[in-house]
Amino acid sequence: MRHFLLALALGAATSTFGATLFTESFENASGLGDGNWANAGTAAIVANPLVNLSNPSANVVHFGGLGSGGDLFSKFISYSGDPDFIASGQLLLSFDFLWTNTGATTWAGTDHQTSPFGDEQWLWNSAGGALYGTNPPANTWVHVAFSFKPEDSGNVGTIVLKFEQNSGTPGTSYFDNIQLAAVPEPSSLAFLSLGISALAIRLYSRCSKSNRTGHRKLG
Ligand SMILES: [Ca+2]
Repeated sequence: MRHFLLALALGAATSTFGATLFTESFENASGLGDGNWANAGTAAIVANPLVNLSNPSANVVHFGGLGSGGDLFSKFISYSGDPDFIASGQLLLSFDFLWTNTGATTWAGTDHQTSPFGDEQWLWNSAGGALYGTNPPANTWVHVAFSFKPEDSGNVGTIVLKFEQNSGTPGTSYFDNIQLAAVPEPSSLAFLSLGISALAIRLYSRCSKSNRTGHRKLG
């Protein structure tokens, strides 16, 4: 029963992250031509150089060039019609990141743009300094996740995600498991969590009482 309650809670919690708007694992045999990406630059799918529990998948993406030559542009991703986004005004971007070059001038990151590509906002980069920047450890997969309000003065309701390595030795940064989702409206999320907790407590209490009074069936 405890396992059932845990599964129930986890299942419900998973569904509260909002609608998935974009996802890419780089496992598809058609690679960067699967329709998710508009311009791959020197980005290429390679074998995962560090297969472990943090990222056990087979394939990832890295860059053979730097800066604009290494840009990986997604297709246009529409979010304005999503009910969760309409309620919260926020998007959640997450991905796994690995880098093998810790030089001070080396950095890789992601931003998003609206069309026509004149309005660029850096969201995260490995050297820090961006809106959600940080300095991740080297030679280990790091899971990055943050919510943000899309800057939207161009093609309203649609963004392009961009990943790149700007400096250092080309090919020393890797991205994988990219996902963009809408963030649920906070009050509805809290209400739903409260409801799940109340249900779990109620069922657990009923189960425990049944066990104490010896009514549990054997076998
Ligand atoms: Ca992968």
